[in-house]
Amino acid sequence: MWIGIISLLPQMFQAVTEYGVLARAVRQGILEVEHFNPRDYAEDRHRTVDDRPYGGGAGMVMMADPLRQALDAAKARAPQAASAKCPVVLMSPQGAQFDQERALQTSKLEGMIIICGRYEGLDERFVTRYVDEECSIGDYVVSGGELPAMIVIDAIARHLPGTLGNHLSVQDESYLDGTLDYPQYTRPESFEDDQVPEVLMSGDHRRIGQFRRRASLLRTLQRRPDLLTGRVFSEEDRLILNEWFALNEAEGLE
Ligand code: 58G
Repeated sequence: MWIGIISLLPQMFQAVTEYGVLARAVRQGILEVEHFNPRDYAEDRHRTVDDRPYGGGAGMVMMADPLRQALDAAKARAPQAASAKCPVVLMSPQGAQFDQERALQTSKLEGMIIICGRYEGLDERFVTRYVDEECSIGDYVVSGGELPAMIVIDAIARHLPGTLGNHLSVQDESYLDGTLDYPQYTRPESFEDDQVPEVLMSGDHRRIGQFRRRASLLRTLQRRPDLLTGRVFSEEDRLILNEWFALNEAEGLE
């Protein structure tokens, strides 16, 4: 997958392209990240990319023209898929919230262009003309779109075939099914008098599977009940939840 980045601070992306599993994906050609700096397209001798907001107020606004020229350069480098053009995505707290489902869907695209704003934002005329969608990683503001873009790139790249060992992509399905991960343990068997649950040492893969499913479901119920509302449960899940509700003298699930 090809990802074009429009950013005034492209060096920040070394954090994702030069470390860990994503660095390996880049080396293997599974992921390609290419930078387009609006500063390189500024026309004046000071290479100005921002200016004061019309109407007054604090801070500066990124000018439309350097952004448009950087975007044109990115579009010229994007993969020319016959099927679909690369979406132009702006990282913004005003966007639709990014999630695991979106990460999986986006990983199937040939490419995308991500715009990272700085200062107080972008000239709205550039946004309305050239941005296909605004994307947020959560309800908080950070100083630039770069860190949010790196979160999005990492979450997407994990789904590209070859980025992770296949075993991990299977485990990911359990998050996509809308429940939280079960707890993990490794050596030693006893840590500060705390033993690894006996069932995990039993070698009984059916019981281990049940233990993990139960832990996932009950964790989700306790920590993120919002993930369970309005969903249809399997027979096995219903048994686990009904038993838990019976033990807690609450009403059972339908
Ligand atoms: C309009 C207004 C466009 C994303 C402001 C761009 C970006 C949080 C997130 C901006 C961000 C998030 C200015 C600094 C947005 C820029 C950027 N903060 N929650 N900060 O995904």
